[in-house]
Amino acid sequence: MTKNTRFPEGFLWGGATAANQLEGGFGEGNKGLNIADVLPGGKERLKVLSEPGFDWEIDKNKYYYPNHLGIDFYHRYKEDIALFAEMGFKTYRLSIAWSRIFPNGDELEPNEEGLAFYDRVFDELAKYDIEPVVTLSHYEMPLNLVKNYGGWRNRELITFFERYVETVLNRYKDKVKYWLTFNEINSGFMMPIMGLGFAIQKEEDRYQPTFQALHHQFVASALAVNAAHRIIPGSQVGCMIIYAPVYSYDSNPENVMYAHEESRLFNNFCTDVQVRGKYPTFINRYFKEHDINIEMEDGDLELIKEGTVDFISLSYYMSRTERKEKTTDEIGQGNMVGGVKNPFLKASDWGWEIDPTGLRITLNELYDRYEVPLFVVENGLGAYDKVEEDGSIQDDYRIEYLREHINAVGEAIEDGVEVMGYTSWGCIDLVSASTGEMSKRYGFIYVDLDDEGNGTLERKKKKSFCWYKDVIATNGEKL
Ligand code: BGP
Repeated sequence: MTKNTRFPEGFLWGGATAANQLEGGFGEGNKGLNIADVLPGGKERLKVLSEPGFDWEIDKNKYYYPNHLGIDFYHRYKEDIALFAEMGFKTYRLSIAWSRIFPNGDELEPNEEGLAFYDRVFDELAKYDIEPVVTLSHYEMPLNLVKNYGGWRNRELITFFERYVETVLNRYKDKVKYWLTFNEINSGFMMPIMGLGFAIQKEEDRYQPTFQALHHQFVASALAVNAAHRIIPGSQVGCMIIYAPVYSYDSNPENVMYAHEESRLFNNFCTDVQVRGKYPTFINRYFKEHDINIEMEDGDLELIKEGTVDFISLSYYMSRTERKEKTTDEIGQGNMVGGVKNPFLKASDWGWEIDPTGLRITLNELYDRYEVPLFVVENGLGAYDKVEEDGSIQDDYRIEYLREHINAVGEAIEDGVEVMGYTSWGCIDLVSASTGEMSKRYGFIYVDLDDEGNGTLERKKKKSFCWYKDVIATNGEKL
């Protein structure tokens, strides 16, 4: 057992999911088509996410079962929430599918069937005293806004998003207190398709449209924060970032400076705007060097200043190791977030480097810079699981990963960092965002479904289920 950690009373233990990766219910309840509905699975998904030129058409010859079926939470939410309750969850992070509420995104009136679905989900959570944490936009927006408006590059999206946000805030004002604006807002740098709703057509298009789209999201996020505080007094709104601390490969000052610059851009740029309420000065040089000129309207900067978030939520999966000059061999050898291989770290089956100390570093870096509460809303190990003959799933590797990462959160708390909670990613197996497949599993709960869509959808408790239950029951003392 690792050293006791001192998690505060009321610490929000739980799990996290996203609508597009677990609900299914494709085409049900008047849901509109969204981004995730047209992304292919498997190797093709990675290609679409990383290479320019995606055209957003549903190709009828391709197999889109993963996102269309999800794990059928749309019909099985009661059973799933009962299992979360059995583990003792204090909180459950989920997202609302924008395309269930405004199927095309630009309607004036919301879709009642979509609203009613989330009422049922929140009521079910309330039965067990599980506090919902709701992401407003998690890699899913109505496809119409992508195809006919060009995604977040278009300023009109601010109005559509505001309407959607005000609708759900008013509807769920007695049921939801914690809200997150855009999932992993800084992932737009790596994959604008999911977060920003547009596909780069040529590599050189990456700069101006990305930062213009982010500006629109900053304004939309500030409007959402203000609306939440007005409509739901006492509510708390967080930004959501993917954080990967950047290490210099060695002590060469050139590499140290490079790692620092990369970290500032990737980890801090969006957070600086959303938490401090202003564009950081370091970005001016970057904008100049990449010929980026953001179009703003009068009042945007004031709004950004007023609508700062109450806390920072983050996902943490890996660190990143950087060297300014990389050999051709090294390029692409690092993590999903880039960089070069770190000789001190092992990696998951998908090459994501496992670094629990990196989480302690992350929490310290964020708290030192912003001094607002932090909420770890995603962390976990994607792994292949095997069902044994007796039906059990012995996922000791997952337990070990989570134990070390939760311990790192405890260490950070002892360092003086204010952490509100921890929700492990994919608490129930779901469709992977980067591969569109089921076989990359994160859950405490196994779902009988394979990459081709075969399976009974039956839920089974893995070994980690009982382990996590104990962690929560002892408020993190028994790891
Ligand atoms: C984050 C996303 C999630 C989730 C997770 C794991 O970036 O917010 O949606 O899927 O990563 O990634 P993957 O499913 O690709 O393993």
